Amino acid sequence: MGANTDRVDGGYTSAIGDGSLIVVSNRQPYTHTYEDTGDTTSDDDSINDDSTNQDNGGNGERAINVNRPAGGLTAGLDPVLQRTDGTWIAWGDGDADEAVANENGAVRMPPEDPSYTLQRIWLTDQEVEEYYYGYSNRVLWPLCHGGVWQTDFADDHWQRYRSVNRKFANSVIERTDADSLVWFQDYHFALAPRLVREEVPEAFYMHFWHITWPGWDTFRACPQHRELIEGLLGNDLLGFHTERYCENFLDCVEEALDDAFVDHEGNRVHYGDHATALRAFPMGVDAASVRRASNSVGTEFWDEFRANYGISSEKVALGVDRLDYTKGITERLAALEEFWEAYPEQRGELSYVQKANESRSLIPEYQDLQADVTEAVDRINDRFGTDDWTPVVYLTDFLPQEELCGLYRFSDVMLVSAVRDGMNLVAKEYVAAQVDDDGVLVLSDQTGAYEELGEYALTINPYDTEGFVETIDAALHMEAGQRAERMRALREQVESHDLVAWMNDVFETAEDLRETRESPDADADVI
Ligand code: GDG
Repeated sequence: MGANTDRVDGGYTSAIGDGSLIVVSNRQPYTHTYEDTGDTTSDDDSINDDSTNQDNGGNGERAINVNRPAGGLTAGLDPVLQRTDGTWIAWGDGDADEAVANENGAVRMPPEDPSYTLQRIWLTDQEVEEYYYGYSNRVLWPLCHGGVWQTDFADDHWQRYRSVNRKFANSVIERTDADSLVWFQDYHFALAPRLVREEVPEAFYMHFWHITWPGWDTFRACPQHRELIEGLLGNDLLGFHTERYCENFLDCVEEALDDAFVDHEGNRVHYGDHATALRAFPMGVDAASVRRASNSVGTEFWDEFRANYGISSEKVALGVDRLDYTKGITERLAALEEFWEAYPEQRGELSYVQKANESRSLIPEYQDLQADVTEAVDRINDRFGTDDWTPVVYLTDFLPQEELCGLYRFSDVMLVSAVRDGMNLVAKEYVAAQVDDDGVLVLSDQTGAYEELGEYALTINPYDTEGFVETIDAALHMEAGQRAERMRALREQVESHDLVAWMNDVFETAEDLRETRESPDADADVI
């Protein structure tokens, strides 16, 4: 299900030029696991579900599986790395990762046609606990989503975040030269760009921050706000999903660093002897492969699914989320409970399917959320369920792409109610899967996706339960013509701004900036 990256033309090859592309992310594109343990350290944010067996020499050793990128950015970038013989640096979290890597932690991927280097970084349990669960997911994640009271600013977390960023930075430095294009992903690596630039100032550094960036009033609560911003200003290009996050970042720079020059109009920061360009790149989905997968599942899939889960109602609403407190799952269940209360005639007529992926379960706030969600589902089902009808069907299995797209395709209404979300790709995937143009997207105005899809989706504020209830009712009663008209408009937006268009935009911007840097006389206002 890799993206059709043949369309990633010109832009990336010229942005990379004669140098090499180095991608740095917390999660790796390929994970090796022993077959008998099946360990994929699955309590995570990565979506690698496609396992194949790797020949292990046939010496009676334990068989090893390779989990491959199944979708999203990882699957999109993998062929780009292959075509440019690049390097992907990531945490080696599979239990068999070390067995297949060389003594430096490197392994050539993909297994059937080794064409780029996956450089694995080994982390101890303590590093995982403090850098990943601690600072990344108990400080930066809640802070960036506006939940200051959910943060745990323990100094151990911070010290470990620094040392792991240093570890990754050292690995990047080993492989980077003046011609390299280095692309950092996400909030796990705010400090690394500056560390690497200090050693190899001539290379080109870019970073995509996948989550929201909050306003200064929130960000200033972080004791390390200055170091984080300085770290990110090591980049030449810093990307966010929306203009709002760029503006928030600029405001934070202005407040945190007296000696930085912030050019709001030019979307640029000058700090020390270096400039960082900011740019909104709203990420898209691999619409063509979602459409293909959706087309490949027929009504027999849906009949079987309904039979398996005892779904007897005429209409089905759907939610697909990692079990994360930012996704507004409890708010959604509250609205549904209120809906069946307010509209008793809808009992038996509408079922809700909640597809939930367990996530970050070692963190107490996530354990609380899991308990709250289960409790709400049980309560609703006890309260309204009958012998013939279960109001909420709760699914925790990870589904293959085809089945997920089948769910998208045949569900009448999609409920996306995140209380804060950088983008929300699920909303876009639902739209891309609507090959019959007959579904309705209900979308939270607190998501990045709202900026692009808000005009034709039915929009809600997830905290306004009453408004949410009315919107569910409106979605169920929208007539076919209007559904088709809205969905066509949404689909056009999602298809024309897909993942490949997004990658092209990022690489072309990098290329423009690189050219400008190399020939200072050229027009400076490239973005
Ligand atoms: C972060 C930001 C931003 C889920 N269940 C299954 C499955 N999934 C896939 C979906 C979708 C992905 O997981 C979830 O993406 P989201 O964007 O909704 O959310 P986060 O994980 O929080 O991602 C977010 C994103 O980064 C990208 O920048 O949009 O704001 O928080 O692609 O399809 N895929 C399969 N089976 C499942 O059961 N195959």
